[in-house]
Amino acid sequence: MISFDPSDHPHRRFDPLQGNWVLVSPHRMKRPWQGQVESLPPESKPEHDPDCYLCPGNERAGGQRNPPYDDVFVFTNDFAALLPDTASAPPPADELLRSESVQGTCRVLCFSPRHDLTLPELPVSQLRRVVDLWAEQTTELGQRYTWVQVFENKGSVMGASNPHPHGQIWALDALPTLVAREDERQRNYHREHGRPLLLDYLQTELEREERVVVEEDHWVALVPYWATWPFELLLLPKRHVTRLPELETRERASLARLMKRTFTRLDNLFETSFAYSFGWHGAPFPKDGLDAPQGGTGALGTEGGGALGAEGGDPAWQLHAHVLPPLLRSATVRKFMVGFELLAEAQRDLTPEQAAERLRGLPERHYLEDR
Ligand code: H2U
Ligand code: ZN
Repeated sequence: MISFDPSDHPHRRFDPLQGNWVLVSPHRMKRPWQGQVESLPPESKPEHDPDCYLCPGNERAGGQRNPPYDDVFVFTNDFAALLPDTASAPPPADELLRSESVQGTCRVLCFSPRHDLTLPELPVSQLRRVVDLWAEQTTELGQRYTWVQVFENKGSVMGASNPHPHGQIWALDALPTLVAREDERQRNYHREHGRPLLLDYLQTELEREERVVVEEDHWVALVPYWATWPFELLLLPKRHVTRLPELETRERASLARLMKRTFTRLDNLFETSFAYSFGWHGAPFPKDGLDAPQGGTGALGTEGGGALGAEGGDPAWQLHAHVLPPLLRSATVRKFMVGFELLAEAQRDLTPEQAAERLRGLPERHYLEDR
């Protein structure tokens, strides 16, 4: 019997955060590949595009006009998927036809007045402004909503509608499916071990080093052991932090540097602006607002009660960001989650260790700086 080699033999890995398994098939990396490996010529974009609905001073599709902003800029999404005042749904008439009403709001966040720059091309000082904006927005929307989802869809393959550097926030009074799963799993782990799952995980990864891509004084970017997308990343603060607003000044500066270095490496991988969905997960806010007594019986209560501070979230939670990029082999060849993935479970060929090694081998000078 030959001994097990995770860089060669098919195996399954478990994601303790969301409770999924992923099939890893590294031996398939040896199969012939006849697809082209190519980078795309960089799009030439103006600093200000008169037809862009996000550029300063321009009119949006909804008819409103953006102010002549010179920093970050936020507005309520003109086509919001969630609305603050919706009628409550009647109780379900059939147990198989369940629904519930939901209230919420959606905002669009412009990261810079410059139309032509993406996150890794912005100066660290501007990334720092973006971090502050995310934190402020989370504080404000967390007063009213249980879940504040901060995210960015980048690139047309991920459905981004516009190259202007921007992200979104969807805030709602329910815990969305994936978040509810992470919430439950982190609580269960904390109950059993007395420590946050993701801090224990980070400790293990810092000791092993093989999946770490970028390390800063207060932050780490790594390819998670259970990654499903080829170059998926997890961004983790080294300290126990439950939500974005808790980040201290030096941690915010460290995160800005980490984002610059990490996203530059992703762009350099295939010499293309790397498409992804990127978003933050932190402790949900109490259902009745931050002033409500904590430790209740609802999904957001803590065991034993009283463990939630007015500022801090659940001690089981660790703030983190998921970076979910679809590209696999080049600027134009992406991974599709189809077939076995849609019907059975996620699958990957390249191991997370191999992905991390590729990313670690890249320079931190953005490829466009030399064009
Ligand atoms: P995406 O590129 O990630 O799709 O985000 C752009 C958002 O901007 C999208 O949700 C909104 C769209 O509804 N939008 C406006 O609110 N006003 C506009 O004038 C155009 C786009
Ligand atoms: Zn623009």
